[in-house]
Amino acid sequence: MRTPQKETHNQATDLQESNHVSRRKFLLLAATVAAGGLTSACSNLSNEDGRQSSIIKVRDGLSVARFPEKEELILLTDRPPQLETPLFYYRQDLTPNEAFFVRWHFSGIPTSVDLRTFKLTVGGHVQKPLTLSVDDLRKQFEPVSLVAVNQCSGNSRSFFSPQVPGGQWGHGAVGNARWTGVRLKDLLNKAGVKPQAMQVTFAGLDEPPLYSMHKFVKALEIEHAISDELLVAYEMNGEPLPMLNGFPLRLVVPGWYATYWVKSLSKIEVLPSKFDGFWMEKAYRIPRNENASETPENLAKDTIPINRMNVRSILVRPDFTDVVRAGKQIEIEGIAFDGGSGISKVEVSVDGGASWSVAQLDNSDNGKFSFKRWRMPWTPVSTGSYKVLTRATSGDGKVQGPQFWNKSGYMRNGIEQNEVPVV
Ligand SMILES: Nc1nc2c(c(=O)[nH]1)N[C@H]1C(S)=C(S)[C@@H](COP(=O)(O)O)O[C@H]1N2
Ligand SMILES: [Mo]
Repeated sequence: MRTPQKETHNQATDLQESNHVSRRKFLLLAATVAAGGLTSACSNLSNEDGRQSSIIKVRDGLSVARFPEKEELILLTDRPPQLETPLFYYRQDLTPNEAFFVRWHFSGIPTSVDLRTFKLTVGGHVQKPLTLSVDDLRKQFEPVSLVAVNQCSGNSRSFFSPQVPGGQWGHGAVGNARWTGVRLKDLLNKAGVKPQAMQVTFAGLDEPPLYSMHKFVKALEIEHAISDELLVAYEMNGEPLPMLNGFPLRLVVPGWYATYWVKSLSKIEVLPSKFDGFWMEKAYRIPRNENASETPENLAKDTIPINRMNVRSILVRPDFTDVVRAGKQIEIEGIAFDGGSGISKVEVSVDGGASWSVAQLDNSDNGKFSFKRWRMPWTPVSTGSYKVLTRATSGDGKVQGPQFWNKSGYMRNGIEQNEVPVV
């Protein structure tokens, strides 16, 4: 079972009051954006004394918090904000911006971005470095939209056994959104990538709180960076990105884990060599051979940067709030996704894996990088505890599970045993 992390707050009343102020500011901001377009919008996440505020309470044994522009989300930590999406939001194809999970590494996140002064630079090993405002991006480049899943490498980490350190996420560090922006390729072409370019790095406005910590910078191979589907997005589900999800720009790397989806993106740099920064060389690495599962006593020595997502499904319903009755039909439902080959099949077992039935995949087609929702009618014959299992197969024939253990708790895609009580 997952053990919720609890943050203690001795300033609860204080926080509630200051949140009130910042909520109001946000509503004002939303009005400004709607009325005046984006050119002069200024987004602000903090209250007068610079604190990121939240109302914190406990519900169903988990702490929930409400941050600016967000619904009540499950709270892992508040500085930096790490907020998890409750599973019931996955009963929709697109995860609402207000409910989309949040994860930052440092408390020094941007709390205010003024679009009159904000610039994205594209430089390094290029012919003609670029300095672009969000307005320039909107006007000078072809807009492109795409639906894609953004999933934290550590989603579902809390279910690993033996347990591993790191954010103790349930299954809600994932979301599916329609991203709109410009092709990264178009930016790089305009800047003119010089021959022998090898990698491209991406950095945002967030800063580490100590000089001894490494700025969050990620790198991709040049071939990947100039592929068609990568975007520098300025919209999420048809609206400017929420501050906490990377306003005003974020990198979208369809099919790849969210660690590459750099938020509040302000600097793109082309390198003629391999980037050797901390967040590529030390963090976010996985065993090169995931089949030779590592153990706590025998950690993998040969590692590579985490990359494409593996195939998985998540049971969304019934959840612990649903009452399931013997003899009464319900729909078991959930989501499935992979790293971009699409979902070809989802199977469900209600008897602990002894037998499997094929679930119905939804017709809606949001492309291969999207959630695929699925459902299966079920009438439990008698009362008792049922073990409900779900197993997805991807377009390229990969099947969910078995779980491989790794010391960072990444890429969880084992077949989960969900206990469903029937009364
Ligand atoms: N600038 C910046 N971008 C970032 C991060 C960060 O700490 N700083 N965290 C990454 C990680 S690990 C995740 S899981 C996703 C989370 O995206 P979200 O907060 O929009 O859900 O952002 C990614 N992009
Ligand atoms: Mo992440």
